[in-house]
Amino acid sequence: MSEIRRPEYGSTLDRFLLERQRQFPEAKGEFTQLFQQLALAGKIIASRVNQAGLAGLLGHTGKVNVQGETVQKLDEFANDTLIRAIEGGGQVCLMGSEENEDPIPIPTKYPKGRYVLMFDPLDGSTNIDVNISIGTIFSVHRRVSEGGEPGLADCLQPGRSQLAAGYIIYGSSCMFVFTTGNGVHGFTLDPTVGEFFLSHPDIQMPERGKIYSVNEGNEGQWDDKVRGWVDWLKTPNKEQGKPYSARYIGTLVADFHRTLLKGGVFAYPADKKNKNGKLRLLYEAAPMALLAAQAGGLASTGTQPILDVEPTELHQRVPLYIGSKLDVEDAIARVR
Ligand code: FDP
Repeated sequence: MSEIRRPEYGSTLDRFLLERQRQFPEAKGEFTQLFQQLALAGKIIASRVNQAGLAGLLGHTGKVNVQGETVQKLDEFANDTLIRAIEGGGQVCLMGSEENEDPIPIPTKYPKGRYVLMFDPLDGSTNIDVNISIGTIFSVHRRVSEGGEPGLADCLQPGRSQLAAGYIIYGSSCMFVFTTGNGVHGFTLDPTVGEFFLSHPDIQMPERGKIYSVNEGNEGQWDDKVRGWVDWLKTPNKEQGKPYSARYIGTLVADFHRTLLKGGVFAYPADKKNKNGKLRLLYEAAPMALLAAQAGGLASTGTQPILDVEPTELHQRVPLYIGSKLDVEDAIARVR
């Protein structure tokens, strides 16, 4: 009879956060508490995602969001769950969600903290009803406005000033992956215990991968340079490890998670239909760019590092090339 291996459990998320907090004697624990609330929201969303087909949570609400997209029931549930989990904690003074047109204030009955939280509550909406990985993306900034009520300027900060960023992926397992500027760490949820355990410490993206990830259905809308770059990736060349394999899930969190662990390049280029690409700077591109940078990878619009893009609008879109350092450098050289 084969031996049954006992699971190996790393540090819990709580212990990991507390150990980090101890390294900063001046820390008041606000960051730790904010992450605990994010993890709680993630567990609640994960449990609903798992039961979605049974709990009447599949399908759309009949509403259209600020992006002009159909709001799915789980989008709405995830958005409400995050807002409720965070607003009363006292760590955050303002939030921005991909689902809300304007910044979300903290109700006056709660204290306000010094952080600003931006999030995409449920990325990959079109995959919700077909049992494919979806996720929550977030980033944390420090408030920059002084005195009075926080406002739009606190949300419109470039990726370089993010203090933390991460995502929770609801996939074959649920993982919480984040950086606070000190490497990228991944925690896997054991649903029987209800805890996230450190499973992927200090993730490093391979310098070069073998996979390209792009919606090739848009090829007819691309310019010649983008088409030329993708053709080049597919042209056999043994020394250059080509042709690359194609993988495209259509959920940024899932496509990025694979790229983070296995390397390669994910792109959502600008095209004739989407002049600035499709993905949102503040809720999608910038948080993933910080994770990529912390894991040794790169993220670019094709002409500028994503982390340097100065936001001018809450729901601004940007072209995105992200992944292994050498693969993104190749992309920039060919699409620029
Ligand atoms: P979705 O529309 O399903 O919410 O920005 C949202 C996003 O998914 C990303 O998660 C994903 O990478 C991209 O859009 C997929 O877009 P296409 O369907 O145009 O390929």
